[in-house]
Amino acid sequence: MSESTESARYETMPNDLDPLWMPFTANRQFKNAPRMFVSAEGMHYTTTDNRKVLDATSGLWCVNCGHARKEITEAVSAQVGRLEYGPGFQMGHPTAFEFAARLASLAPGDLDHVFFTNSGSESADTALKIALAYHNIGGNASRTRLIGREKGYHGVGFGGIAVGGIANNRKYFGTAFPGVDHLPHTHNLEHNAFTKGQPEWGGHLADDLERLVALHDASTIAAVIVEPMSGSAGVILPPKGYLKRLREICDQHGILLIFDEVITGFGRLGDSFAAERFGVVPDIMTLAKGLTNAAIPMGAVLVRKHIYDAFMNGPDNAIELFHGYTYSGHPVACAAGHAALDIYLSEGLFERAAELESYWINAAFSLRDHAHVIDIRAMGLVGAVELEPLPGKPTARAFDAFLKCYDRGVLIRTTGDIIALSPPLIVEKNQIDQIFETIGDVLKEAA
Ligand code: PXG
Repeated sequence: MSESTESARYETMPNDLDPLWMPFTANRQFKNAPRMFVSAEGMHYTTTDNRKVLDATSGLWCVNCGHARKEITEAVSAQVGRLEYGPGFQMGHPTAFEFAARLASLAPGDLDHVFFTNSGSESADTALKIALAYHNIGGNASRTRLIGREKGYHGVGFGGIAVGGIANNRKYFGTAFPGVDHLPHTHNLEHNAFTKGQPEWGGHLADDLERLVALHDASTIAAVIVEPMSGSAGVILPPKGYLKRLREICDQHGILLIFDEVITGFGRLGDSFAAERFGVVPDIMTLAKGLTNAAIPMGAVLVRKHIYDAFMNGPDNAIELFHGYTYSGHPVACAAGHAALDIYLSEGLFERAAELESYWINAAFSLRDHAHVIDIRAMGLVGAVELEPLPGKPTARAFDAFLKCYDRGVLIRTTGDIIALSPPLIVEKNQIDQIFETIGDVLKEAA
């Protein structure tokens, strides 16, 4: 293939869009009016029609240090040239051990053992399996129940959708996994609309776990899994005291607490992890997305020392956990992870998110008086603008805003009638202004 044909393959609109079944996309609508990126750098994408689009969503909440970072590109290509793959079962390679050690030292408390996966969904399923196996090997095999939360998102594996709490993600797929229950969500506009940061109201909703313990008995419950901040459901921040209370109830009843930090990990809330921002250490933490700045797919599950140690029993030649993926700890993903972590730390990007927080929140709240805005929520470098749905047409108003913002050069994300924003942590103040001015202009025109 000539060089020009090779580059044309990547830069022009393909002739046939039909064969690709796109994920979480209205395929027919998209294919009638496609939106495509061909390259990206820093805060911007470039489209097939050669327009620059400001990325207000870090891709899908994952490109936390900005696009096409040279250091990551170089680390990845060097690793592909050195050891592009090595088996992770009964064999190892140094970079995975080194990356695990760095993550363990970054994580709070004694979350100091790392199991690698390839995505957030795999991380969620892995965490749930570790929780079940932990109780089993500890002589508590009756602890099989898993507790999630309404509006929760833990990916699309069967475990993740079972504990997840978004109806569309569950309703087509049968009962998925028996013995699951859910805490109530904490989204409440009557009490919490237009709160800057964590809401005052709602901490007591954690007490619902006591109700589930009374109903099922603690001896049947393995773990509770929550996102410290619900991302996919539209940036629902934890009410003050809520996570601490969950931690207390779990401790009291021997239930493991899992934080799904796939979105909140790596600086989104102005700290390395939400666990640190909120001062609550879970027993198990799931990661993905920003772990490698999304340059190479990768996920991870961090567990506390007592969990790992519980497995390290029996004869030395026994495999302690019958679980793993062909690509667990993939060397190229680890190389991307090392390089992303180098950038986060050397550029102080988590601190940068904390420093920009008040500017970000105030910019978001500039939309407060716009028509149809019924709530604004923001913290760290994440935020949401919730719109009143068009009568009889849920999601239409926000999706229209998404299309109009895209036409004006800003990529936002919508879920239901909520606009969710999570820019790369390198965002500049004038770009924050551009994001909210564009949304404001679009809302002024909205039906
Ligand atoms: N847990 C959480 C908390 C997530 O947000 C996953 C698990 C699953 O990760 P993978 O890598 O399997 O997709 C996620 C993913 C959105 C959006 O805009 C959110 C996610 C993915 C794509 C879009 O709401 N979250």
